[in-house]
Amino acid sequence: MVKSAPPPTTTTRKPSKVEGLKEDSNFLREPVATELLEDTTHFSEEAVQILKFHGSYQQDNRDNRAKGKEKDYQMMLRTRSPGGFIPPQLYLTLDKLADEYGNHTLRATTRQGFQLHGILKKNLKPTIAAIVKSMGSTLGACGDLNRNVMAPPAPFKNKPEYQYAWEYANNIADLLTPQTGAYYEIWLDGEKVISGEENPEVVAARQKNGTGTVFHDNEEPIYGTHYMPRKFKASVTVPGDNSIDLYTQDLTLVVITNKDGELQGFNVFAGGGLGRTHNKEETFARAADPICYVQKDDVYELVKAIVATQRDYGDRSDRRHARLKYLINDWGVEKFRSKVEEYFGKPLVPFKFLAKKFKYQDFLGWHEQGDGKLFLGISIDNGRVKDEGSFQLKTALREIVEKFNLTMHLTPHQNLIFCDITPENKAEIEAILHRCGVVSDPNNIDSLVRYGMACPALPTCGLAITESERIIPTFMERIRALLKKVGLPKTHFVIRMTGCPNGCARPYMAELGFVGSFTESYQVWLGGCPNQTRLARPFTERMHADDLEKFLEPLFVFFKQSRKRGESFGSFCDRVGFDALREFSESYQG
Ligand code: SRM
Ligand code: SF4
Repeated sequence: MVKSAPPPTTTTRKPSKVEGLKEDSNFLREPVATELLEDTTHFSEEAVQILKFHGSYQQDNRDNRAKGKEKDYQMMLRTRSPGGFIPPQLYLTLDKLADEYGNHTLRATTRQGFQLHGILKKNLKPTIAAIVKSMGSTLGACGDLNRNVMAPPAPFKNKPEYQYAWEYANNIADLLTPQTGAYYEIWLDGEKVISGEENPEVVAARQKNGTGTVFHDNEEPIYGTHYMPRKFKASVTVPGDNSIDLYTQDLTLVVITNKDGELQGFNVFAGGGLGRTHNKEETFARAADPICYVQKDDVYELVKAIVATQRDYGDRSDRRHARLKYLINDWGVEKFRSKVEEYFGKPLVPFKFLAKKFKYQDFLGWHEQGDGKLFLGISIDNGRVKDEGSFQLKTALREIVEKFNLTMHLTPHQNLIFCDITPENKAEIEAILHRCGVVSDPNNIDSLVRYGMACPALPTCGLAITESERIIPTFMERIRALLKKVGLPKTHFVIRMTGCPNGCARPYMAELGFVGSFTESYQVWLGGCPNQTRLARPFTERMHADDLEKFLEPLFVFFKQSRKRGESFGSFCDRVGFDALREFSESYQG
């Protein structure tokens, strides 16, 4: 097998250690294949890096850490589910695996996948094999390659643009799926399970090389031996629908149709990303820029051109500076466009004007699907599917899928949608949910909770500085109580929390963002908007959890006194400015 030439980097500095591991891995095989056969509780640091490409992270239960004791090692597995598509047999398998090998919960993620937590190393192989045999995959859910491709989760059958978004999310995901045989060799003893026919256009696009986008005679035609410098995140949406948080993605395609609903092409955004590190100004959250318009026949070449630009010029020496957002930021959009043009082989066409403003939508509750059937969006608190006391969400979902064989779409807000529901089954589904204590009417959920999100953080995430998923329910209750106290009982806004600055629950787009910065303390971000079209800004570096009310009360009172009609909390903070907010807070008497 011919290796691709080492990719050029933007700097002459030494490539990072992970670049060497990728090069030596024989296309993601080693050291994972060898270490999997060893009777150990965990993988080496080198294997852990390669394991990510297979969709798994090595973690340990941080609640169980004790001096002098080996860590309580366990694996997290993440599905690759373009557009959040989870067929019924896959759901039932995941539900069973969570009980058999995992921690009895599933977690719907902010990129429309499911995670299993708590899997022991010795059970990793049967778990992945079971997922693949149920039409699922974990290949490429983590690692330096294209991650799960997002799309609006609503299954509208009478809105062709939604169907196109789905189709192309799948096709882009297939185009950029790693081609190495490593995955099937390691987890399925070489048996390649065919989970669906690939679109022939996608197969052809993967091989086509006019302009240097593809390495011929390489096991990975698009990625080459070194894969991407860092993770790469893509989404496809329709005009007006920002359910996928388009400004946070490395690459977004927006479907453009003509007045008859026929697909013409796509508007292209690039260069969004949120991960940052505290006290390192050179790392930052960045909103994506409009780049160009592309006709539908050229879309795969354009995607390949953008991927090749990042592949060949992204920073491979400093992983904190390796995402596409830094390349675009360092070069400027014009230089980026001209480099993409070189790979694309022809001039880029200007971005098309979009009249519809992007809006955030969560699609919760019952809706007409447009073909006589219904869909139902169910809120999952912070994505955690579990049974706890009289709240039996896991049981309810399993019963519904078993009984009605329904397909699920996970949403970008850690919720799920059941699709293709025959109207006659509505009452029975409602009865199951009711019996299991699950609310199906979104109006019965506190709107702070409905629109809020938190990342997993402790105890599974090795990077967490503070609690997030486990503490956000009490934060929400306290904030609701405070809003009532200041006379804003019904007000709601978008609250997002993460246990560290990596931004997994996209807090930098929220109206009120909490980002773990020190033990029990959070950096607070303000000024985002309800539709997630504007980046928030850091207002304070450390707010101790105990000081939540003291910190927020003046801001809420100022908001109540001085907001414009219909103005949201985030937009108010953005309009009056942080100096005014600080001045008011300092002089506030309570
Ligand atoms: Fe994330 C790393 C969880 C979406 C930015 N993320 C992690 C790890 C794997 C921690 C680690 O590296 O050891 C977390 C595992 C925690 C656990 O216990 O499960 C983790 N990220 C998640 C999920 C599960 C959060 C959730 O609440 O759902 C999301 C899984 C999505 C999926 O299905 O693929 C998740 N992560 C995101 C997002 C949001 C998005 O993609 O829309 C972001 C911000 C957007 C972005 O990438 O810029 C995000 N995660 C990161 C980063 C920072 C990347 C950077 O550019 O600096 C890391 C750390 C890293 O890569 O070094 C990270
Ligand atoms: Fe872990 Fe930080 Fe991501 Fe939360 S934001 S899951 S703490 S990496």
